[in-house]
Amino acid sequence: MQPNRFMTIERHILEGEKKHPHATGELSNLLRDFAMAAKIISLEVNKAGLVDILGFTGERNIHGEEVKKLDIFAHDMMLAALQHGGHFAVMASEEEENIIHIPKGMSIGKYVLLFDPLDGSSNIDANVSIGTIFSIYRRVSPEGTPGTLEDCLQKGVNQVAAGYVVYGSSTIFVYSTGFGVYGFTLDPSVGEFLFSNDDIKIPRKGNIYSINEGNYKYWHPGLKRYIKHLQDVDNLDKPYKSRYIGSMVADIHRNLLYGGIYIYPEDHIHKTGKLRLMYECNPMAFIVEAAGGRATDGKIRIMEIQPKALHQRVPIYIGSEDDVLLAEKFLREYNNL
Ligand code: P6P
Repeated sequence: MQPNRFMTIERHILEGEKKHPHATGELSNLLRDFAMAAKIISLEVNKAGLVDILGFTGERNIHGEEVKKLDIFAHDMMLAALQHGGHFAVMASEEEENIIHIPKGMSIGKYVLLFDPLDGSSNIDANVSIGTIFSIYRRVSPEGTPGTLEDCLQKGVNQVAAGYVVYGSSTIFVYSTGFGVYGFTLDPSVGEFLFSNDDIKIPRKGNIYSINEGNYKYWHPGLKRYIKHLQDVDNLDKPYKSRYIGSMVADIHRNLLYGGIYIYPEDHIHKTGKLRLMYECNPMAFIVEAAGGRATDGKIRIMEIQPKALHQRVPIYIGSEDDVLLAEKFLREYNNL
C-alpha cells in the first residue's frame, strides 16, 4: 500500500481490517480515539513554550520524579479520549500508582490499556523530542465486571496492539497489531495523521548504539566489552555511531528506521534497569519484533517476562536482531569474569 496524502489512519485501519478478518472494528475505533488524543497532545507540546504549561507542577509522581505540567495534561487527554468509548475494562498509567477503573456510567469493554503519557518529559523545556507509548491487551477477568490488576499484569506476548507517538520535528504515530508496523505523519494543516511509512522493517544489523555512557563506571564487564567492541576501529571496518537523545521513543524510532541498538542495562546503580516493563518496554518490544527486530533483558525476551508489579523496571536491549544477539553474547561470555 503506497503512502499517499489521502490515506488517513482511519482509512488505513479500516483497509487493514479487510485483510485481517480477526481484527474487530473495536480495535480500529480505539486506535482512532488514541490518534485523537495524540493530535491534542501534539498541539500542546508544540506550543508548550508559548503558554504557561512549561516547568514543573511542584508535585512529584509516584516514582518521586518531578512532574511537568505537560505530563499531567497528556495523562488527562489520554483518559478523556479513551475512557468514554466503552472499549476498555481498566487502564494503567505511569502517572498513577494504581490501576484506573472506568468511571461509573461509562460502559466497560474488553480491552486493557497501559500507557506512558509523555516519556522523556525531562526534555520538554529543551524542545527535545518526547513521546507517548501505549500497550493494549484483551481482558482476562470476566466480561462486564470492573477490570482488575490481573488484567494489567499480562506477559507482553499477549498484547493485541501497541504504538507510540514521537513529538519531534514532526509528529509521527507508529502502531502495530502484530501484522506489520505502520507510520503516520501529522499534517497540522488538515489535522490528520497521513500514511507515511508502509510495513516498517528494521535492518537486521545497524551501526548505531544508544546508551547513556555517563553510567560507564557502573556497567558490568560484558557490557563494557560490548561497547568497546563497537568502538574498535581495528575490529570493525568502521566504528558504530553513538546516538543518545535521552528520550527512549525518539531513540528507538530512529533505530527502527536506520538500524541499531538501544540499551538501558542493569548496572551497579540501576539493579533492574530504569525503564518500565508494562508501558515502555513491552509495547516497544511488540513493535520492534513486528518489524523483525529483537528485544530482551540481556537474556530473555522482554515479552516473555511474567510481570509482578505495575511499575516494575527491567533492563532492555532492543533493536536490530544481530546487534542485540551480539550484545547478549558479550554479556554471557564476560559478565562472570
Ligand atoms: P537517563 C526518560 O526519562 C527515559 O525514561 C527514557 O525515555 C530515556 O531513554 C531514559 O529515561 C533516559 O535516562 O538515565 O539516560 O537520563
